[in-house]
Amino acid sequence: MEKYGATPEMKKEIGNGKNMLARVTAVHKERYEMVCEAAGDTFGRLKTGNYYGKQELFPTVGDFVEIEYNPCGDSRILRTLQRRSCFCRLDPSSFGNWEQAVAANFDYVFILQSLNADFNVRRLERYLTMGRQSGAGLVVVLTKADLAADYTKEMEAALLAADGAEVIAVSAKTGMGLDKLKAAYMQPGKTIVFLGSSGVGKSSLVNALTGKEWMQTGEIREDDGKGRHTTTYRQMILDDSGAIFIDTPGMRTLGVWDAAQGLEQTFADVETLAKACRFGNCRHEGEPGCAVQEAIAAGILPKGRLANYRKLKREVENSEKKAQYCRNRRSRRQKSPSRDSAMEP
Ligand SMILES: Nc1nc2c(ncn2[C@@H]2O[C@H](COP(=O)(O)OP(=O)(O)OP(=O)(O)O)[C@@H](O)[C@H]2O)c(=O)[nH]1
Ligand SMILES: [Mg+2]
Ligand SMILES: [Zn+2]
Repeated sequence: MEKYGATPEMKKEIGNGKNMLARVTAVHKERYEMVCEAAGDTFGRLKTGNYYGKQELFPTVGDFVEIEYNPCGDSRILRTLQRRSCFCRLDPSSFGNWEQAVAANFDYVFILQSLNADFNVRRLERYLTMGRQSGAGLVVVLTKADLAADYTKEMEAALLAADGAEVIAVSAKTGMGLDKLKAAYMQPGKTIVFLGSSGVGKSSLVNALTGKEWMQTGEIREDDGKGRHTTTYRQMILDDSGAIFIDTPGMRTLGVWDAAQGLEQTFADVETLAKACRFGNCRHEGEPGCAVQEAIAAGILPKGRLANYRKLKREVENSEKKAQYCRNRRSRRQKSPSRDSAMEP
């Protein structure tokens, strides 16, 4: 299990000698695919009495769990160990009321944006907000560099949005940038989660970095450069280098959930400017002495960035009360886990 990133502390947590430590590698509706200490790959189901009506968090890909191993059939999942990082979004099937943990216990988040027609810095800011909230290291990966004759503008926009996080341009096709990624992030026992819209090249990058055809890849649509949702469920892979990858399907919607800290970090420039406005309650909508509007006029702060900050802030505020309510409710009663449909909505 060390190979899969388990620590001695986790092993100590498995009190009962009969039980085993396992890590979730894929989720199929109510059935979980896992790797475990003694037996390698195994399937499992939740012990309902421990999860429904209890505080236990429903496992997601990357979670470490305590299981009662069953050599003849599905093992029983008893408990989810505490997460050290988690990428959460608004669960699209919950009408704005619940979160979905996309992946957990990763060391790095690779946020992928393609340098083709689908490049969108506002979407990148959204991912960055949630990535920063996750508690892991952040890397912005600009993919398909071979398709862009000149990507100076995109690189500049990404660097501004990333605010200190590394931005690397790569090509899975020519191999450009791959050595840099390998040297910096592919270390034994370290988990990397790949996130980004459908078609940006997540699975292609996993294949290129591992040198194996682990994942199926699919052509993008010609008219708008968007993907066709080739990857349909989240999956964990152990590479020969010892690094662990989690490939994910492109998500259609990415609602921000409870990410006040991530927002603050991602838009630190806007928040700092706002402190210099003449009025403490400045709405940055034309009030005199507004430092935010001055920065826009001076070309320092892009107008779209302020608009996106406002939009994301509203989403964070809308989810805050619900998040608190969910935390309270969780201690009384758990909702059923959101189903992993074949296609992520
Ligand atoms: N030219 C070029 N094409 C690439 C590169 N990386 C990926 N592609 C192509 O982009 C398309 C989509 O790649 P995928 O790896 O399937 O994309 P994905 O992000 O995994 O998409 P989903 O699984 O749908 O979320 C495929 O046709 C790839 O061949 C690249 O570096 N250069
Ligand atoms: Mg894919
Ligand atoms: Zn202002």
